[in-house]
Amino acid sequence: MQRRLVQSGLAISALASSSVFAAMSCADLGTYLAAQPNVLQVSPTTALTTLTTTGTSPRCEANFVYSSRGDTSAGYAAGQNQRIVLRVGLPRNSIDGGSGGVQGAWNGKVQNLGGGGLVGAVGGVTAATNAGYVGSSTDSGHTGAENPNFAVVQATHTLNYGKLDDFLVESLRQQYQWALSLANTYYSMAATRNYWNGCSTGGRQGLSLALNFGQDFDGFLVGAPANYNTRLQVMTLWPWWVNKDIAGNSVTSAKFSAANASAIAACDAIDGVVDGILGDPRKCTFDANANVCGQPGAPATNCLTPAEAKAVNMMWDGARNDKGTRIWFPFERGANAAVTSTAACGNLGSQCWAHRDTTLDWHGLPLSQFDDETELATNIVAPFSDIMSTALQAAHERGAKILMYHGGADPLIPHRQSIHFYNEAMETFGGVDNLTPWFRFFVAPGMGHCSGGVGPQPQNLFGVLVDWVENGNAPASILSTNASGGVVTRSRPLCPWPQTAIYNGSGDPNKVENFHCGGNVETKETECLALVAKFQKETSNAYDTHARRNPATCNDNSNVPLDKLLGSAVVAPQIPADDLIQSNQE
Ligand SMILES: [Ca+2]
Repeated sequence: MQRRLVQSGLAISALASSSVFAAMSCADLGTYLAAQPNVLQVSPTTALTTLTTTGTSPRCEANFVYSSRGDTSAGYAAGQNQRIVLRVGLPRNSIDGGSGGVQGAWNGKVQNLGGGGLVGAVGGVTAATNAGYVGSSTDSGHTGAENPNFAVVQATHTLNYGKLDDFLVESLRQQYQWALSLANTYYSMAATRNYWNGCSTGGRQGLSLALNFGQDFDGFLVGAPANYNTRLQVMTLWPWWVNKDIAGNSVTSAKFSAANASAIAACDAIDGVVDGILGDPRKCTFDANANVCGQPGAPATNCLTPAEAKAVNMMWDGARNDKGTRIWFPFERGANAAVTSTAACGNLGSQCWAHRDTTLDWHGLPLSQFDDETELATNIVAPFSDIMSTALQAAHERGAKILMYHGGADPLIPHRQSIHFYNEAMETFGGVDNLTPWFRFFVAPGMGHCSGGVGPQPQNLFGVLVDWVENGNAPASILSTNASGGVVTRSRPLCPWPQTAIYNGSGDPNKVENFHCGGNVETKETECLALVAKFQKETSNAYDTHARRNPATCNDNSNVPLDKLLGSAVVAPQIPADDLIQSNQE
């Protein structure tokens, strides 16, 4: 769920009325903006609109502040006003000299772009405008200098609900509504399509929009979403915390990297192809004790002490509470996650937010307190910041398509989160066959965070989404490639979950045509890995059992087969309505 303490501002008056106007110049759009309520200049010297006619990115660009509320009554600090910076880039209309599109240089469509981390600055929009789209971006309601403390009112030790709501929901609503509205005003023509394109925080933003305003979109490209934000940020502390308390901070990045390389080497062949990539890293159980100095096969440099090996195994295993129950998903073997930290507030402010104290330093806390810290954060912050729900009916009923992707070696956001979200959506909508017509998920093995890493990189993801939305071409697979010097050295299909790329058994394993999508990567073991502590009760040994997994079927002595374990979720919708509602609220 995503609770909102702050009521939304007024609807944008221009949305309904602008279509009666004729198209206007970029300069006149600035005059129009100046007359709109709640609109301010970013600075006295920053024009509301700027027309660029030369260079590689000609466009009309609007930069402005939206501010409709403030002060403690609206959840902000005393005297503080809402301040959402918005940027909307518009390919030149015919009045301003644009041509080649449906009106001027415009293709008639809007592409809203996501941010990263805690955001804090508007992003460039020329990638969208150069492709003919109206492009939009927001700073999410605060500056970079305010990161990560914008979410805390230090004077009263409360969360800054106004700034949090702007960050999590309201800035996004203003972003896409202003993009649609200004397009309508500038071209005197309504947009024919409205898209989201974001990764990481931008992926979380996409899911937030799909849940809250899904009826206003045609398609969402959602990369490596940070939707379970609180557990994610706290979990990111786990490797650091373990390193500190188990190994005296002696696991260097180089040692951890060497251990990950050993794990990849040991598990490479599980997917049928020895290529330096783990097709499904969840199936790798490599033990870091094999890298203890002196062990046969241990690396000559960057081998581990026994304490370091214990720490590395705990990092790969993931955060557990004092009772041994897994709290959240770990970074995979092969993902070189960070193992040292200097951020006193935690990751992206996680612990300062939870304690509502910007002076907190988590480094002195013992590992035995990890579960308490997670529980505090999920109780205090997660109700506002975390997207747990898969109630995507509004997007589905609109006919929108969701294309989600995640790198299998992501070192910042574990891809098991997205597997978890997609499997939960399967349950909500009664099985994978009800989901794939409009919501598909692709794991990119060996890829890092949003891009990068040794694995082949997904190609033309936004184009694949657009083709799906506009031409009905649902992606049966997505091309991914590695290249060197502009020459493709390896190509592979990415496959819709829970399928995987299967080598045909002959031909060059570096060529996509020698693979096919098929099978089901989910096994009883991977399903049981997804069993985690109950949300907001991370210190107890209760499991989150509203989903498909029954703890009793996951113990070592159980011989319950996978189909029994999965129950009805993949096969057929047999979920009682009461359970469904409950799962959507959690
Ligand atoms: Ca492999």
